[in-house]
Amino acid sequence: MTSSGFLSLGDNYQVPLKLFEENRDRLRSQLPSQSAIVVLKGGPSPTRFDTDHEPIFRQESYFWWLTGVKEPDCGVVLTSNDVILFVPQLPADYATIMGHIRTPEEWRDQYGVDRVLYNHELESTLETLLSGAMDPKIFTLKGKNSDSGSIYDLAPTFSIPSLSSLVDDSTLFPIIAECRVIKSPAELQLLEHVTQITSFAHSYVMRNIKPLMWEFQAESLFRHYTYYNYGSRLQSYTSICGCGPNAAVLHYGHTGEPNSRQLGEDDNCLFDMGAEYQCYASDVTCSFPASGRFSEKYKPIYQAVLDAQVAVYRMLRPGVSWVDCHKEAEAVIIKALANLGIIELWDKTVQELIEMRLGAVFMPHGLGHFIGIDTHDVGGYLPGHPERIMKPGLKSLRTARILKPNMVLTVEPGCYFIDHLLDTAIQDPVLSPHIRADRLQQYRGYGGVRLEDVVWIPSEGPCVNFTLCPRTVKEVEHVMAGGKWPPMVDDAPELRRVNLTKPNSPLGPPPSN
Ligand SMILES: [Mn+2]
Repeated sequence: MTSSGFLSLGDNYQVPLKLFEENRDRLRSQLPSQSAIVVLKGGPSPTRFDTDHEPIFRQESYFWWLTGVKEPDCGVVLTSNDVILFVPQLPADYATIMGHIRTPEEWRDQYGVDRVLYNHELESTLETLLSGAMDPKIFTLKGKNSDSGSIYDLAPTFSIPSLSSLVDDSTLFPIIAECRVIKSPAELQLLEHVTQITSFAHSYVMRNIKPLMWEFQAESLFRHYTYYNYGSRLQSYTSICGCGPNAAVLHYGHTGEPNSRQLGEDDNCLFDMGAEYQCYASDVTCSFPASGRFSEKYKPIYQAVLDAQVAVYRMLRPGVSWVDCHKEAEAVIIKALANLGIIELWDKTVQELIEMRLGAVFMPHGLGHFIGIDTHDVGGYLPGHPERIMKPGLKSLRTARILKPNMVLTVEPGCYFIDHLLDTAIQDPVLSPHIRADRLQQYRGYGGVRLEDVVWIPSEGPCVNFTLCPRTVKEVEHVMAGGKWPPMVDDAPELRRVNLTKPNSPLGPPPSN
């Protein structure tokens, strides 16, 4: 088989292998030593517990960023001018079960690398490459993921002492993580695509959902739409399809609560779902009434969250602090809750209430996060950048960084009525005077609202919103009544959906099924 120069499934979006070549060049340009060699292992093939069942393998993200190689049990060596892929040498009977065993030449052509060798040839190859080098070093990856707290643990170990003595496992991690924070033009295009298909799937779900359906059926519609139409075999994360009180459970939809409620007539929905395509993620949340008509009680909460998004979009540009964006979203929500009589300012300003962390009672999560190959993409708290702020709400921020050109982040303000947070705040001598427990009562058990978009920070000008979902009350009611989407006219340019009326997906207009 020869390479087409692209990765795709069916006749869907073609991801150029050049994307990975550019990533390798970007990494090389940041390495401190020209003679250093980078060695990375890909993910191992998984099986379910003690059985031989093989769940679908999804490549480890750093390895994917560098290679675009989708198979398990591989490795890569990157020198200043070569990339060598290491693959497993498979027994002949593997072909019976798994099909054709590729030759090294076929691997090379498929992935556009310089050479392909077998895994057992790694050490001898490194010895050859490093002999006579001026400043021989082997960079391997080791570091802590700031979202999970888990340590990356795929680094290769070497049996030959002359190799293990050359290993430097501290230099590479912050460099490659920072490379992943800043997206290349090819990555931006792919992230825009995967967010567009995610948006169209959300509007498809909105058009087809109705009371008495089940939450998991919304998940099923979304997965069908993105897989059937756009080749998205995997999702970026487990779908959160919460209705009624479940909309206040931030990561609802897990195995214990598998999107299992039947939609009530008066329920509001909070659907947080994102497609993955060629290991690049999207992450979008829509909130709307199951009935398709906004109630007078729901509308102001929804509008507050939408206004918070718009306020953040006005701020977003290079040089702005993400923490300040988070606080701006809180300010909008606090003001709206004050208008509803749920929050009392008394002698305090909104700014003072923010510093008292009142906003975290209603929005206990961070404003958003980097997104790329991982939904919660890496690089949020690298050395040399602002540290995590250990205060309610702010401690949940997945980054506190100053924005740079070509970052891609989610903007996901929310407003929730979570009993245990409300009860704690009402007991808190500092916060309780500012919360009207009596007026809050009507919203208990009411769930919550979150709106989440994927947004690009260009070097010049305002941010660009890749998400093309119905967002205004009018748009949502229009689509839920069966109306056309995307629209001919953009009624809300403040949402910065610059490609709304001309989705630049190479795949044409979104299908209706
Ligand atoms: Mn998110």
